[in-house]
Amino acid sequence: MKGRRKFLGDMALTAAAASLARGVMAGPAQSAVASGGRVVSTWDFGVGANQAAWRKLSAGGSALDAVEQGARWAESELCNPTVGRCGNPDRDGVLTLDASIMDGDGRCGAVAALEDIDHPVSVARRVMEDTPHVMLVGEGAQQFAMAQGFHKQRLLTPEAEQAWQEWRERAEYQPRINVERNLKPGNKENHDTLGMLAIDGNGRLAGACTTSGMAWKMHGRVGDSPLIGAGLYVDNEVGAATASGVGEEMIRNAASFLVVELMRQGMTPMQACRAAIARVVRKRPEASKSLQVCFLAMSRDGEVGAFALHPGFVYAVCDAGRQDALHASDAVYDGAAT
Ligand code: SD4
Repeated sequence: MKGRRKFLGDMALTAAAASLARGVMAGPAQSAVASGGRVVSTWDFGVGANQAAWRKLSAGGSALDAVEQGARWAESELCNPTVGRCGNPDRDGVLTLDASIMDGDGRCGAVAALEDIDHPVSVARRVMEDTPHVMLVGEGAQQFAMAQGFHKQRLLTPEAEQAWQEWRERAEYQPRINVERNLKPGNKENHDTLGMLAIDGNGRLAGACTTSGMAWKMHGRVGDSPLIGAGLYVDNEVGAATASGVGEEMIRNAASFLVVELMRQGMTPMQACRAAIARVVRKRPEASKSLQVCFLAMSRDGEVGAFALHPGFVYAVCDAGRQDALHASDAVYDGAAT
């Protein structure tokens, strides 16, 4: 595990040193589609997730297969206290996972508060493909997963359990802004979700979102990530958007849907993310000073944009030209006015 962490750390640093840049660096859109597609993801671990997705896209695979593959990478390969099997638990010490997947034709599936099942994104895809529903939660989601061949297993790591024990000494729920990244459980921040958007060589879009949600949340709390329109929204006619940060703000604003609708009205992905962040601020000006919200969007022709409430949000972009590009988003409380 240590080796894996070191690899991830090195990879992120190399990517950061190579290409960390302000704003949007996506190249001409048509060429992205013509050269096999493009995939973008939230946070520095998005670099590894993108590479997993890119293996599908570059082999001519669909955007849907690519985002599932990328999200699976984050759920298992990465020992991250905010996604998948290494996630931090809720305030009762229970690890619950949320995930969603959507394609540009409006097909979507999601699971929330799923316990003891690895790869929630794949369960979400089965909900989409094998049920008449969009979302399954809790015990029902677990039963469905097992009926589909997923195995029940204990996912809570000893490190996450120890972090929870330490947290219980003060037992304060106080999401912090992502001022510092540290891949160890019990770290300084308690959120980070993988949100991934892809466009394939046929110009089809898809997205996926996977998370263990806010660490130390109330048992039963569901964030934005599995809610279509809040943590993820995809429409082949326009583009796609995903979110990371304190999910309650995304839910209040139907935020990913909002970003896509703003693009439909003519905004670029960057302008739409910025306008959606402005909406978050307008709705709760005081609260927005002390919590993080981040949006990432891609238009139907592959243009990429991002914006956040606070500095520190980075996103990864991968296409035929670059596999490890990492960019820093602009932010409201960063001197960039809304
Ligand atoms: C949630 N949005 O459950 C997720 C957490 C997250 O970056 O994104 N953190 O609210």
